[in-house]
Amino acid sequence: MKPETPVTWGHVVLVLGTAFGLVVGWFGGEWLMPKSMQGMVLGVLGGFLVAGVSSWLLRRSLPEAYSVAIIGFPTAGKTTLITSMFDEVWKGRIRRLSFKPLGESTIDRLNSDLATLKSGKPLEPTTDQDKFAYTTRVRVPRFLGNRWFKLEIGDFPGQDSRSFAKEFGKWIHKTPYFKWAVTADAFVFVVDVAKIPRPIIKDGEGGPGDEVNTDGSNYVAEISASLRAAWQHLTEHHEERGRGISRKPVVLAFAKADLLAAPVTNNPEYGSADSVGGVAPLPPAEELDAEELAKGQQYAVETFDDLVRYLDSECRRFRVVFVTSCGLHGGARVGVEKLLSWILPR
Ligand SMILES: Nc1nc2c(ncn2[C@@H]2O[C@H](COP(=O)(O)OP(=O)(O)O)[C@@H](O)[C@H]2O)c(=O)[nH]1
Ligand SMILES: [Mg+2]
Repeated sequence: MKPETPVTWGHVVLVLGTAFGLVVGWFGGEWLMPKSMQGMVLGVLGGFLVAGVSSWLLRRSLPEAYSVAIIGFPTAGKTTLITSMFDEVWKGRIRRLSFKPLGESTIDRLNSDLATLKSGKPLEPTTDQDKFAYTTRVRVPRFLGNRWFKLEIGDFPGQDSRSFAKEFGKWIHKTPYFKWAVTADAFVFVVDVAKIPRPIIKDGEGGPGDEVNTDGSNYVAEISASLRAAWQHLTEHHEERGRGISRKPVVLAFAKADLLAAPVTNNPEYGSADSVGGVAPLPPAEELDAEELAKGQQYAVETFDDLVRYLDSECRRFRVVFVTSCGLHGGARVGVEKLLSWILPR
């Protein structure tokens, strides 16, 4: 696919303006403005010309194809998150972006998954053996015009099971998905906040002594070790090929962040710890309590302190993002725009 650098009104104005400036500068043009002003005008127009040419060069240097690997345990919320990204863009909540899906499989899956989510049912677990990549054309805004490129978002496949979770770190680099992911331009590691141990709040009382999910601390240790191992395998593959990975954008995405803003009960109805091995309906979309969310986020980052520090020290472009497919802030899903702005080329 040839890079598209469409001629916009901005370019036309730039060329005409610069031509005008040159004519004024060349022929004196005292009949247009006093000589003292001509230098200033030429300077400004020269500045515009430099800005325009560099913007054009930058736009040309954007990759024409770009891929993002989503990596995480089964039921972490990956497929729902990817579907929500499209939904946010299509609902016009991320105005600067445009997504145009490519290919029958992407179009069919997205539309059927969106209909499922709208009906309040959970998505079927992703059963593709190798990988499923959502392919779409993306428009990103640039100075003086937009730029389109082809984006692939790889959805990590796999059926849910505890043994899978335990073997994840050892196993991931042997999968066909990993072979694809290793060439990706950006990486999103997804952590399920439903499985983080949190203090129980009963009848309005809460105590840090008690914890909700008995295997929650195992989950923190398991996923931290597994994601660290996955990152190390990715790094190793890059180094073997003499390529750098440290400059690629990496996100540690805490999915289902809506649960952090809600009090924890022993038997949460939605997205519970028991969802290892099962699926629960997505809670209805509603505005989140910002204060509760901030507290929950701090708790989650502290709980995953080791992993956060490790990835932060390894990757030059690392961010922690809290995302949810149903929790809203100002009418938009929390974290989705932030996630996209970090992983897509700017
Ligand atoms: N509370 C809550 N539950 C979610 C969210 N996203 C997904 N879930 C639930 O988590 C389960 C697994 O989601 P899915 O996207 O299929 O996970 P995947 O296996 O990582 O692709 C489903 O039961 C969803 O209803 C979310 O943002 N909030
Ligand atoms: Mg899935």
